[in-house]
Amino acid sequence: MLTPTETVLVLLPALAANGSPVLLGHRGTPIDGGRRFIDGRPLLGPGKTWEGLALGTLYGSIVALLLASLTCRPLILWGGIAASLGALIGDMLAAFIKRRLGLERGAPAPVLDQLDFYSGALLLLYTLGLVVDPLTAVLLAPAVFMLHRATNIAANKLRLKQVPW
Ligand code: CTP
Ligand code: MG
Ligand code: K
Repeated sequence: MLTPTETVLVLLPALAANGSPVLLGHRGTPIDGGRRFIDGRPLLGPGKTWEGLALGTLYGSIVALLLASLTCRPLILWGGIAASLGALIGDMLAAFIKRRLGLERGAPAPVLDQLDFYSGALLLLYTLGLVVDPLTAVLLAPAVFMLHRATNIAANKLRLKQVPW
């Protein structure tokens, strides 16, 4: 089981991975290629792009490398990269769910929008044997939620995002 400190260190790259695709500013090639699901609605929608996935992986990996170098812990590098990928996958899964609910790209889905990437990161870490203590995960959730809200409001003010969530 990861210690609370290790948990924070591997989750910081996931925050970077989740927060960086917005820097593309509505550009990019949709991962779903414009394809639709059997319900006739977009599979993921235009808000999930290959460029976003690449940028998120890159930024997450850079932060993981930085933190691993500072702590001299290879675990932080691999854990951070895994958490970053998990975060991006969780975000795509949430987009899939939002489209099934008939929600357009960018429409608010409270809680899901703020914690999709966090759940994805924790889940991928878990499957790799990097288990986060459930109590630590629950205690960190409000902080992750607030950080997501704050960064999205900032991205909206900077006109990187059309909506503040
Ligand atoms: N983004 C991207 N590729 C990704 C994830 C995000 O290009 N894999 C970009 C998109 O421009 C997206 C923005 O980052 O609009 C903000 O991400 P997010 O809030 O997760 O997407 P939403 O616009 O809310 O779209 P959705 O409703 O599908 O989640
Ligand atoms: Mg969103
Ligand atoms: K999201």
